Amino acid sequence: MVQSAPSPARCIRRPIGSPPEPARKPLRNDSPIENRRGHATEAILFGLVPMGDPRTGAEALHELQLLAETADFVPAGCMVQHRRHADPHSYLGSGKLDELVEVVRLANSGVVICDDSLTPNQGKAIETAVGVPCLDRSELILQIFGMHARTPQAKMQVELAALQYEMPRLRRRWTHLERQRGGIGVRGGAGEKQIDVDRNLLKTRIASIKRELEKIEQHKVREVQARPDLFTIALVGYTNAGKSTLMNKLTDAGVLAENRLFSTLDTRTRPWRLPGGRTVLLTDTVGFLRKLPHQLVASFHATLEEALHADLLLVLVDGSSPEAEDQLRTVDEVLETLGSANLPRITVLNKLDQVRDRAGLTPLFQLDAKAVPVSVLTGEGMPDLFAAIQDHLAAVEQRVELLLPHSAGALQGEIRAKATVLGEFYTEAGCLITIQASPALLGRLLAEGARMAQPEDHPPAEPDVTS
Ligand SMILES: Nc1nc2c(ncn2[C@@H]2O[C@H](COP(=O)(O)OP(=O)(O)OP(=O)(O)O)[C@@H](O)[C@H]2O)c(=O)[nH]1
Ligand SMILES: [Mg+2]
Repeated sequence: MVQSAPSPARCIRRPIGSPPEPARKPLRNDSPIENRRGHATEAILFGLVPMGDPRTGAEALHELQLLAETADFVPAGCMVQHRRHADPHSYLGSGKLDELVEVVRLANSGVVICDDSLTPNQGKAIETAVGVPCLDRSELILQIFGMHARTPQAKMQVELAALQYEMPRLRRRWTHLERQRGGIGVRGGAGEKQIDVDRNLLKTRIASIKRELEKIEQHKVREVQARPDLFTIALVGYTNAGKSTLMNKLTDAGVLAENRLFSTLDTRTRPWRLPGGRTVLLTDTVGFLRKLPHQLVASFHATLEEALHADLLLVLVDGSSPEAEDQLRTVDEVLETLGSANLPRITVLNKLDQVRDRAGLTPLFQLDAKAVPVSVLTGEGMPDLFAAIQDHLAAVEQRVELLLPHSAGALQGEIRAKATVLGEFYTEAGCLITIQASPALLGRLLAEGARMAQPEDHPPAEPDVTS
């Protein structure tokens, strides 16, 4: 008898009886899960939580639920086991695995989804027990990336990550096929030969995609290096934090911003005119996630190239999420992996309009005392964000007075667009202009005819008539 087979209605926030949300997109034919009933496949979610963790299963697996829904599954129930480490053979302990078998049978679900990455052996043990396909967290994320990839580069990056993930799991796939066909085992059978053929095919394809991506990456590096000397700001952060919404609000990028995970897979850069008239470049990037498959982080390196070279990171987090602290830590870990942990940053606590008790933000301020709370949606806090960016510019850029001789007057337009103008004064020799600018821009202005102002460039002071 199944002890505590969790009622799906209790476990998952959307009750099982309620009509599923309209599928955002039908399951693709190449989806690893067969869509047998002609509608989105019902899934049982399962995972481990540490001993003594007070969260309910639904709370602990909430993010997995969002991922499953984003991939067009209908979460029909969930199950967690309190234990410190996964069972090396079957992930869940044997008693809990029996429970999962019973839950799957009762719910008649078509797939089980695990909150962690499974080893090939664990995946195989679970599938054998439950009799339906088992997806792990990495496969689910790869599937979502596959659904959302639009550009050739993003498609190649997802394919590369998926192939690399697939490589050690070939044997599992083939044992399944042999069993279905009534084969006599893998060793020495047709499957064994086919595994070798497949492995070689995968290796060839992986090598060819890597070469293509390498070319794109080199091209991107050149493109970034050739950028005009504009200050660059990259929006990074947890998926669904509001990066693209902010990008759209500040520029006319028109990027897709939706309430689902991994809406953005392609980096996009647009000029943004700061209040005051100065232009910087703003880059929107792919979102991060807890336990992101490392193959994906590696293959999205080219996409993140622009963020890696930014002058400033705006690290967005959904301040209204109960997981905000964990999400901020995850972002730090991914930035560390990418080698961008030391870039200057401003932490932005978004979705302030959804924060009922602002005292709840205290732990986030403990992680970064200078974090700026905003609501991109309502505009609250945005002036503080602009001020924080201006303060940062003032701290890192040089403040100088230049003399622009009449012959270099054409530089004025560029200075107004790319630097902050603090004052100007016209003399017979030209324009004395006090600016705050990046060292790169200053270097170029000096090379193109501007020069540092000298005391003698200033007109003699008017005699003091009051004395
Ligand atoms: N309530 C509220 N919702 C917001 C705010 N900012 C963004 N959102 C919503 O949050 C959802 C996700 O926004 P996106 O801009 O797509 O988030 P993202 O960080 O680009 O997400 P990925 O591209 O998936 O990494 C959308 O439904 C937005 O409308 C805000 O200030 N308040
Ligand atoms: Mg986005």
